[in-house]
Amino acid sequence: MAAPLVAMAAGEAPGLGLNQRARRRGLFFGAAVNDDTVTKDKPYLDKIDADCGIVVGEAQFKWADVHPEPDKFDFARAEALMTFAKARKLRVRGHTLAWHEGNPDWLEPALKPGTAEGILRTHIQTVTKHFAGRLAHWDVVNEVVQPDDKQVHDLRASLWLRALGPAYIDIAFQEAAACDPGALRVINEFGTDYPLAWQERKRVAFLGLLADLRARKVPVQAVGLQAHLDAAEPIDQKVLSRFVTDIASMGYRIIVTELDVRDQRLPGDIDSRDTAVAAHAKAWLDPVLACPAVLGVLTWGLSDRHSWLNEKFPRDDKLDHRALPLDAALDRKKLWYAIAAALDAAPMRS
Ligand code: 9MR
Repeated sequence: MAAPLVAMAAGEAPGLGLNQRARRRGLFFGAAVNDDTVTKDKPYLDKIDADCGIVVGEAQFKWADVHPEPDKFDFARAEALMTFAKARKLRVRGHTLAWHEGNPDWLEPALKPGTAEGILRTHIQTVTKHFAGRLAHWDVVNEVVQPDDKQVHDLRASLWLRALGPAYIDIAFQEAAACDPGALRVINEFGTDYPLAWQERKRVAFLGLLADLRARKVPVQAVGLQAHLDAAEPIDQKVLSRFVTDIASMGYRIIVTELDVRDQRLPGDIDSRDTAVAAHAKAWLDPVLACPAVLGVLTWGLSDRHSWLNEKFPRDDKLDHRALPLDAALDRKKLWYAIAAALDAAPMRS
């Protein structure tokens, strides 16, 4: 058995949760919660309460959920999350207002010249006004950069780029700023974690986009780094350090928005998988949390009971991923202790 990653300090309450640890450094910790969990899994919700200061809807704020038909909005699932969060005094992040996935079938065919801009504006106005004053952050746009798509400014070849060109990003941030000025406006991105050639291209393109948005005063306030990590991929901490420093130097805040660690390239043995997953997350978090612009960390789910990875990246041996801080029985894993250690090691925020 490997040594625990966090030594318990003398007199420290053993029950201190991850958000309580984060708060000691001026940070926050939270997790994504899906609709099934909110309605059906009370023990899981108690663990969310114990470890989190903030939650994000895994699907509840996406277009497919809140805007199922052209003239119909449905906030029932998002409101169920809001009700839970209010009862437990948790803050909530909204995710997301423009993305190439999570959309209702009607949307893409409806985006025609002359209609697309109005559809985007009406959606963002309606949704952000509905929740105005109640959300801590909005992931205004999600996953907009993809140099390998070979589009203008290295943007992703999405339905929004096809319909409106790069201006959709400006429109989304301007509407969010006008309708819910108090929610921190985030541009959320994945695939910027490793020294892989395609990720280096993506980091360069993303930094270029962030500089351009700043120069044109588009009201973006923070960058979301999803951090869907892969335990078998080598990490270069210098690359990560430089990346977050470059983002911070433009005046943006940073949030780690969707941390998890997939392990389908590791052998099945649970103890060694848990050790590798924990060490990997710590190696990624240490240089990132050293950057004072980072506000906090959320994982994409809290327990291995609920992870998108099992469907998307199934292991050959059919075992579940060990991607999240708690195991399926809701007990703390080495990853929990690694996140706690990374939070403890972060410099104090002023
Ligand atoms: O985990 C989410 C999964 O349950 C949904 O089916 C999917 C489509 O809505 O979105 C997943 O969450 C994604 C997030 O919204 C954006 N970053 C990548 C996440 C994993 O695909």
